[in-house]
Amino acid sequence: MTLVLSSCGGETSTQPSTDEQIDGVVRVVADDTQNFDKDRYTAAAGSVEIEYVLDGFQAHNLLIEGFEGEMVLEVENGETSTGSISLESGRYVLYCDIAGHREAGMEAQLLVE
Ligand SMILES: [Cu+2]
Repeated sequence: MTLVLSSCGGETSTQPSTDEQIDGVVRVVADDTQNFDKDRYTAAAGSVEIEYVLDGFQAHNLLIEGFEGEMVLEVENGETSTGSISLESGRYVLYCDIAGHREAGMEAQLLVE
């Protein structure tokens, strides 16, 4: 007996429009425990917008390894900071460069595809 599993791929691939995708924002949340809310973030290649949200009071910043000269987001006292950077597909590392923070856990992957 043969089981035929027919999956009629009902996925309609959404064509990329010429409009900027607002929901392409990468949201990174930091807190006073010196951690990001995720170990890995994803983004679409091109202009990547990053929203850095501080759920706490301690000062933090956010940089992308190898692109430190292009974007630095800084927050303290519950602030949100946003910035954008042009990235090709690949793996990147996000981190906070305040002394000791990266070692404490403020490091995450950013997967751009
Ligand atoms: Cu930090």
